Amino acid sequence: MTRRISLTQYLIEQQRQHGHIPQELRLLIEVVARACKRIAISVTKGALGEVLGTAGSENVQGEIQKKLDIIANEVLIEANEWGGHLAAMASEEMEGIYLVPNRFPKGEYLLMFDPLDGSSNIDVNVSIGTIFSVLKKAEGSKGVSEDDFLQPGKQQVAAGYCVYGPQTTLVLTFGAGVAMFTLDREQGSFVLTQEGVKIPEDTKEFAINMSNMRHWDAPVKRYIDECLAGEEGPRGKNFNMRWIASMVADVHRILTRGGVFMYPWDRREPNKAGKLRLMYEANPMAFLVEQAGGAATNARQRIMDLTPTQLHERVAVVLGSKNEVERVTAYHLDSAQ
Ligand code: P6P
Repeated sequence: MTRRISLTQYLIEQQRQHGHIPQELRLLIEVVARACKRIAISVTKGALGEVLGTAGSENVQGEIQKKLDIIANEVLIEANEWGGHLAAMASEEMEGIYLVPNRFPKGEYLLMFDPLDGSSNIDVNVSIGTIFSVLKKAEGSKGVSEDDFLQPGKQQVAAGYCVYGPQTTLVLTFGAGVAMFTLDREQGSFVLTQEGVKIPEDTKEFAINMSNMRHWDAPVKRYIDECLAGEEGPRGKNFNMRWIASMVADVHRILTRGGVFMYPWDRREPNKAGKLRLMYEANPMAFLVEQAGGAATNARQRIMDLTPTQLHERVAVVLGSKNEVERVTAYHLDSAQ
């Protein structure tokens, strides 16, 4: 049974024992966690809080913004701008980076987030979540610009998400394993409920939006066809399928019981590498999945090795149980020969 200690106690113990969580980073993550608690309150209110429906605007991705997308973004900006831990922030909901106002002290960290991922599920009461990633500004970098953010995912110093579902659960990594904290609403704090999270290397469960099948390239189609062929097919086992259309919820299931999640490149947008965003969706999820013993690629390369060229860069994503991710990569390499 995992010790039921608070997020703060866990972070301070990790800081003391391993030294890999500097004080400033610990304080930053505690601020992000408090912001997630605030977002959870708005999400849980739903229609009672007049927060459902669209905001009548589009974000930089050209997607219709939900009221809660904007609320969550504002909560994260307001919670993090005054603390002195950050040089700047970046969000799926904002075109450019957000510089910490001059009236506040500045720090060395860069925070990126998708404030409310899966927002198409908000109005139908299906799990959604906040995804965040932390980088350190390059030593000696004067000021801060978008270029400071364009670091490969392997440079992340922390990453996590908060899933707003039947439980509100915060999942974190600082590069030494993955821990999960469940929100105890009576005391209003996150309590450690799992540490040393491990993803099984094999699975019988895949997650992909099957309606896009006719748009996939051959190696993805081969992989899914073999899963669908079941025990009579080349895989010799039956597979189950899940697709929540909320990356946080799908990844949480994979961290909890294994599986493979795929949002591959497809022909609908041939000039885009994929639908999901590298900096604040794929990279933080890849960090968590790798720290839990899984793998995360763009179907060919390790996601965390990719060097971004722009803040809102998109990427194909294949992540989860290591042996399945490696099989998808092998099929892509086969087809390239
Ligand atoms: P589709 C949500 O909009 C999101 O960015 C991810 O959370 C999710 O995995 C994906 O898009 C769902 O995409 O095309 O199935 O609606």
